[in-house]
Amino acid sequence: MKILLFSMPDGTHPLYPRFCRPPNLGLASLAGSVKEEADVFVADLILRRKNVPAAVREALESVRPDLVGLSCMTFQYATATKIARLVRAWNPEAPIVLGGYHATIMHEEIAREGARLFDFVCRGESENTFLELVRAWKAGKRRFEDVLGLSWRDGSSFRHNPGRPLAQLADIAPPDRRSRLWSGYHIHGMGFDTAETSRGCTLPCNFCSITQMYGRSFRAYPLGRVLDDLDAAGRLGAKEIFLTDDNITLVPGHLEDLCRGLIERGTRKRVFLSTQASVAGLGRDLRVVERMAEAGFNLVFLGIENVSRRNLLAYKKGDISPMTREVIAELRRNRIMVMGGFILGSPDDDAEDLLEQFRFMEVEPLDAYLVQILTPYPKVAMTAQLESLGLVTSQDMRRYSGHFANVRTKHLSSKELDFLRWKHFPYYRSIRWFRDAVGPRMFPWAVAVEALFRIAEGLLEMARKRLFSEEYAFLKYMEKHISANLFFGETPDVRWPDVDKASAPISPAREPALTVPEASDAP
Ligand code: B12
Ligand code: SF4
Repeated sequence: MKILLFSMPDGTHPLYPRFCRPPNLGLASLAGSVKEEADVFVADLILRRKNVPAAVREALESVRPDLVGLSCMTFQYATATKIARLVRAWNPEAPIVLGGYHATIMHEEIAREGARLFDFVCRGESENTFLELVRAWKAGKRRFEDVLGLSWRDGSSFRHNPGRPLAQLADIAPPDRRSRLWSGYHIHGMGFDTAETSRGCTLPCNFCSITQMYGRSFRAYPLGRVLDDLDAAGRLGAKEIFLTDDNITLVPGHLEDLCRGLIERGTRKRVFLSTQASVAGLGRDLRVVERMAEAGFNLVFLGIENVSRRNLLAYKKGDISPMTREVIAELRRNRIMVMGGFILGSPDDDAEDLLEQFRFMEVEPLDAYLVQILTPYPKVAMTAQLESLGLVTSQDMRRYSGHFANVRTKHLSSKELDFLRWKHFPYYRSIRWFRDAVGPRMFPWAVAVEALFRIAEGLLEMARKRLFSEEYAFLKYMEKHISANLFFGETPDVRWPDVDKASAPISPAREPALTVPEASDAP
């Protein structure tokens, strides 16, 4: 039996796929779990964004699978439905399985709307669910009621089997990275891979969908297994490995033990490591930062989220702001690059609140940024709150990447949110990035290529502003942003439903006051 697993090509902001093409770990993990039962191939479409339909057909033709699996996040679901259609057209008999975050959260809706496109939905972590499905399919069984965690098409309707208890991580086979069909994963030109040391988080942040996946839980892999897996990824060419853990600092001792193991094994001689971490987790005992540096960590994606106490409390994040500066300073002191993660657009935000965030970014020594706008992901607690306040402006989930405003605040329209971020946070299209970004410390020629792109884009934007208007330049930027994830000839729709027309002007009354001060003026 042959299985072909696709991850989606959609990236977030237009820059992202240019400097970073990460492999999908979930699919490699599934491949590791079913490889005794079938020949499995993983096709990460992030590597083949230029012509997605051709890449899908090429993979189908070369593998000729008996079963096809698709993985998607919420903003990639629309693409997944289009790829499912291509698969159906190629071979109407090949069953299609959908899995991943969106499938887990939305299985009931998918069963209603996408019932003709998908034959199975695997909910939650799926190494065991998928393995049992494959075994049942191979055995010629056409009823699947015994497979926990599976939703399946039974005639014209879908049946949802009971959920599956969480797995013992020690029992999960290591990911099979050799199952990948294509090469080219990188971050700034360096070989890039993903690995995990734990799953889950028990904290209550209300914008996050993690509890939908694992409930409130935390499980760690055995240390030896993690170290072997990192070595295996290194042998296949990874120079930088991103640890995908939801919250690596949640349980005191976990990260410390990992660092000790990495130091003893000498992993840092072979690969650099990066991970996401919370301010509260690192701030609990800053000595861990030094251990991380010794163990080979070179980048932390730090969940700062917001520097306003009001917003942090609204996100149920706890007031981490007093600790944030200390944690950034300690990471930098240990030469670990800091990518600051921010979320803008909470219900009470006005323009000044957004500027407060930009000022912080301006003065704090961050190396890189991920500045998202609060996104009403389905079934997370924050979404219900936003809906009850009438602040959700778009149900178009293709735009739920965090880089397009789908909410408004009590004071700003969704278009104003996007505009303010574009105007006052030009990082993604600025050569300021050379001063302090992750890139320059990574791979000089990749950085030089990025520089040329940015200079060209900067000149084009300047010309648009001079010849037409600032708003025109902004609309063109957003158009490019939206077009970046249209792979099937769709026309980009640059509209904000709460503002109605693309041409509606930005409110002039609010805008002129918005000037980011020089670093020395900032608090
Ligand atoms: C690592 C990670 C990333 C990495 C790497 C992504 C990659 N290529 O692997 C980076 C940093 C790049 C990233 C970026 C983003 N991410 Co992210 N990310 C994660 C994180 C923390 C772990 C994912 C992971 O590897 N888990 C480990 C593997 C083993 O598990 P898995 O992927 O879930 O796969 C299992 C199951 O889902 C299932 N499964 C998955 N696919 C399939 C397919 C089939 C056929 C079957 C049967 C089963 C199946 O089986 C797998 C094995 O158990 C998750 C949180 C989480 N725990 O899921 C968020 C998460 C997936 N990310 C999220 C988001 C929003 C984003 C961004 C949009 C953020 C942003 N605004 O920039 C971007 C978009 C990325 C892009 N494509 O441009 C959200 C998605 C929410 C949603 N409702 O869709 C999550 C859930 C975070 C959260 N807590 O809310 N992300
Ligand atoms: S700490 Fe991170 S993973 Fe945990 S709930 Fe908050 S945002 Fe989600």
